[in-house]
Amino acid sequence: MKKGFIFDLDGVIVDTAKYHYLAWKKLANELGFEFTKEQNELFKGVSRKRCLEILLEIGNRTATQQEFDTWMVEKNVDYLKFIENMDASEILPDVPKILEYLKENNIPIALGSASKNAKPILEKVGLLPYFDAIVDGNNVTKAKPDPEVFLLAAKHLGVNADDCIVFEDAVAGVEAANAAKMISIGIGEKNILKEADYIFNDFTEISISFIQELIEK
Ligand code: B16
Ligand code: MG
Repeated sequence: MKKGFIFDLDGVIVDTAKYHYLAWKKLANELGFEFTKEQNELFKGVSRKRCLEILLEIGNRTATQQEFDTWMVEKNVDYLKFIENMDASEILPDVPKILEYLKENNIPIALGSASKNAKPILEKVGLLPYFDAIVDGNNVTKAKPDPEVFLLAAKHLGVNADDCIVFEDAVAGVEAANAAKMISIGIGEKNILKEADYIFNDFTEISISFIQELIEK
C-alpha cells in the first residue's frame, strides 16, 4: 500500500520552541509575572489560544475578551520578529537526509503542525519544496490530541490514515497520531513520549534502512 509521511514542525523539523518561549516570556513579564523554560514545556504542540490560557493560569490572571485577543496578537507579532532571520542552519540534524530519501522515492510528504506560521517558517529554512501538503493551525478546528490535523494531511496526500507515519515531539501530537491509527514516531525523551510506537532522541538515530522498513511494511 502507498505510504505517506507526516512531519510535525516545532521540535521535529526546527526548534522554534525557543522563540515561542521568548515571546511568551516577554508577554508574561509585561503582565508582571515570570515564565520559566520548564513551564514552556507545557506549550509544545499546544495551540496559541490554549497557550495563552495556560499562561494566564500560571500568572493567576484573568482577561477580558478584548485583552485576550490583544495579547494573542502581541505575542505573535513578537514571535514573528524572533523568527524573522531563521534560515537553513536552524533545520534540526539529519531532517534533510530523510526528506531527500522520501522525495527520491516518490513517497508523499505532509506537514501536520499546530502553528499558524508553519508555511513561512518552511519557506525561510528552504524546505517548502519537499512538502506535497501542508496542514497547520489555519486549516483545523480541533487541536492535538484530536487527530484532525493528521487525518486531513492523509486526505490531502491521498493515503489511507493507517498507511501514514507521523513524526512528533509532543505528547499531544503522539496521542493525535495514535488516535488517527497512524504509526507514531516520537522525537524526544523515552520517558515522556512513551505512547509512541517508536522513539528516537533525534533524526541522527533514524537510519535509511528503518525508513525503508516503514515504507515496505
Ligand atoms: P503559532 P507544532 C506548535 O507547533 C508549537 O509547538 C506550540 O508551542 C505553538 O503554540 C503552536 O505550534 C502554535 O503556533 O502561534 O505559530 O500558531 O509543534 O505543532 O509544529
Ligand atoms: Mg512539535
